[in-house]
Amino acid sequence: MRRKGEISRKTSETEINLSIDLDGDGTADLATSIPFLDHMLNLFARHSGVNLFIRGQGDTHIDDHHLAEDLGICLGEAVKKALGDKGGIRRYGAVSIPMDETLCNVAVDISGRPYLVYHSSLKDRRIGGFDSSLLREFFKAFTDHAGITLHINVLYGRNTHHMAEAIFKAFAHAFKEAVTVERKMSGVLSTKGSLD
Ligand SMILES: [Mn+2]
Repeated sequence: MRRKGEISRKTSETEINLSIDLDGDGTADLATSIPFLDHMLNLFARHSGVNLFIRGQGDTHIDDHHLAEDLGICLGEAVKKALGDKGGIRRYGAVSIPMDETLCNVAVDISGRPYLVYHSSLKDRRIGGFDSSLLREFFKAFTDHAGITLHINVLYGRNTHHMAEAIFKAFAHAFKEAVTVERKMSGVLSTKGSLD
């Protein structure tokens, strides 16, 4: 059974339609109306092997805050739906990914408990038209709604675009590892018997 999740969410600030297939081939069809996030989420889909479809719009005439946060909420909700009872998943994923002069470590625990640790001193506040401080808001909203523990540590780096790419690529590979189904394991990897 392919693990899919779909979310349609409309508020006075944003409107988002998002679907994810955890057992895809890394295909993405993205129009979040935040071009830099399209680029980052395209990297996430490609490197994690999920299929991702997003249509998003919002009050970006103010700034990208509401839309970036709500995209995190919707990705989190869709991942939680797609994971279902989390049967047989590896639960943990941890990688160290270089991007030229940058090195980023990401560790994931699909614990059912939301928690974000985010250590990344991005040099520039702006990456093109995007406010780089919103990456933390995106991941906070994602972890809160996916029920996932996520540690992002950019150890060092110089170029802010490289650092953002390293974060999303490392997140993708750690996520891919954590959602991989171990055929020989029944139930969930928890002595509690559940990951909710
Ligand atoms: Mn790039």
